[in-house]
Amino acid sequence: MKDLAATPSVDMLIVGAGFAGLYMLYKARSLGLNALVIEGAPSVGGTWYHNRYPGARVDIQSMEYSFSFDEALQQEWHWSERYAPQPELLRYANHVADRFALRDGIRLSTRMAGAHFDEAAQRWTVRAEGGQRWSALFLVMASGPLSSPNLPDFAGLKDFAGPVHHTADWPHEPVDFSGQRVAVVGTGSSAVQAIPIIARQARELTVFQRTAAYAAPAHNAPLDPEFEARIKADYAGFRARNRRMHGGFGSLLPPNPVSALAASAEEREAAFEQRWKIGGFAILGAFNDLLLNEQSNALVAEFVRGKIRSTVKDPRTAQLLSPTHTIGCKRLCVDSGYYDTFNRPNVQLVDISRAPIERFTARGVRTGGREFEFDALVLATGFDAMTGTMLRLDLRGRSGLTIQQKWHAGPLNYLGLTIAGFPNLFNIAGPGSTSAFTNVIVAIEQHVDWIADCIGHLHAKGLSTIEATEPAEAAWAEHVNAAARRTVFLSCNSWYLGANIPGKPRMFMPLAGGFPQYAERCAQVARNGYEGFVLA
Ligand code: N01
Repeated sequence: MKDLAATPSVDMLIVGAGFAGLYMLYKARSLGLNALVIEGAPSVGGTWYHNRYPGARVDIQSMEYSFSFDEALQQEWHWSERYAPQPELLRYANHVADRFALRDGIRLSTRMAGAHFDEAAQRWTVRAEGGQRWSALFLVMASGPLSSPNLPDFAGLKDFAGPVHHTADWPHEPVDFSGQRVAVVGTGSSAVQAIPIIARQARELTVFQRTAAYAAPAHNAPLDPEFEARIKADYAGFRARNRRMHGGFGSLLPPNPVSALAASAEEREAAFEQRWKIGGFAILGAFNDLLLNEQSNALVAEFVRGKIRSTVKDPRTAQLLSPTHTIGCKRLCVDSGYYDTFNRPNVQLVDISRAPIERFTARGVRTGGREFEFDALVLATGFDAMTGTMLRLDLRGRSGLTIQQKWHAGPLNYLGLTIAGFPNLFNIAGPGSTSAFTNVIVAIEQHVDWIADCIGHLHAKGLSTIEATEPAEAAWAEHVNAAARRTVFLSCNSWYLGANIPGKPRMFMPLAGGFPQYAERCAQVARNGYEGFVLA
């Protein structure tokens, strides 16, 4: 048996040094806690460290997708583009780590293997893959909702002789596709950003598409200095207005408070057109029911299909690129020249919706009775989202209950933050919270602040543990389901539902109820003495 006395002890162990882990460490230190971050990668930055495929950039405007907790930080940082590219986001994460002197609290290249709740000590024993152990009073999972790449079990993948790159695990050395024949599998947000750039570099590009994607133009550009100055003149006010928005962003362009069904065809077209010119997610706010009502949704979906038809010259390719599912049901992609890329003579689209990939071979892939040859393969096949990272861990709560047992039918939790049977464990921006539907930095700040207030409350009361009750958890699951049923989000196979991973329980994981309502609910629970929890 290991000598527990020799196990270093911390007040809080934080898993992950992305934006959530960095802010949690900063906040824990401001409470006077002895906190430690462990991070599997050799760098801070989380998602912006790993997702460095060509064209990777944020799909929320840079002036909104950044921390608000420190006025000096938000005043001094300058974004170069409307939508920041991945290298700049990674520099920002590093800047935050340096500016707030966080590095000495972060162990890089230290991947969590598991954690067991020790009921006698009322503490977590956390283990890293390298064998290091820590005893922690609080365990905070800041490991991200999209951090476990989905590598489908393709037959023969190992036989392929060329390099294989996953967009979510991109090499850190430059990848040069010049003169090569490249294949991309997948057409979600990552592929939509990568394909136009790869197409310009490669000799030939073949895109294997299972489901066509809706993409709205980013209209990315250098950041307008006047706009930046206007926002910085009242950054705190801008942040506060954004926190009152459904997704925690977009206060400069609120949704039109009218149903698409109440507008005439001309009014609709004009509203869609105006929002399309603005770009990004603006189009989904052209009317107030586009994500709530399938009829309204069909109108905007057809508008986007019209844009695809008018962009893509070959009618058969245009048709293949035209999605038929409800728009927004999978996250809308934000692109820079995606559809137009299919007008290039060196790009071909292969439909694998009816005839899936049969197998990879040394030289390429076989599908639909045809063989395609290429030199390099890009898998843009997404993530085992929201639960994948937690379920890979040996995580055991009270009475040895494993997270795999607890979540066998899908992720159960209370407020998205805590799990019955797993005392003093907090999960940031995971299932059961608005994470995926929110500007995630806004979601992270709200979660971290809530956790810090909660620990402050425990200290003030001379208590040391907080644990969700099972009835509160069951009611929360129903709340998350009910919010999803009021939307169009249940109408297609998305990662929100776990539908992209064979065998994964089908359960709608993020909370679609709106960030302000969710944040108020969390605050109300705290005001009411942490109702739904047992404090001891
Ligand atoms: O992953 P995805 P992603 N055979 O799951 C296909 C965020 N993000 O990395 O739709 C063949 O969306 C799959 O097909 P289908 C954002 O939240 C943001 O692109 O399942 N194909 C799909 O086309 C986003 O939603 C940005 O039928 C297979 C693709 O692979 C989330 O991350 C940029 C397959 C996966 O698309 C995930 O995006 C990037 C198989 N076996 C990501 N398995 C920004 O813009 C999967 N596919 C900030």
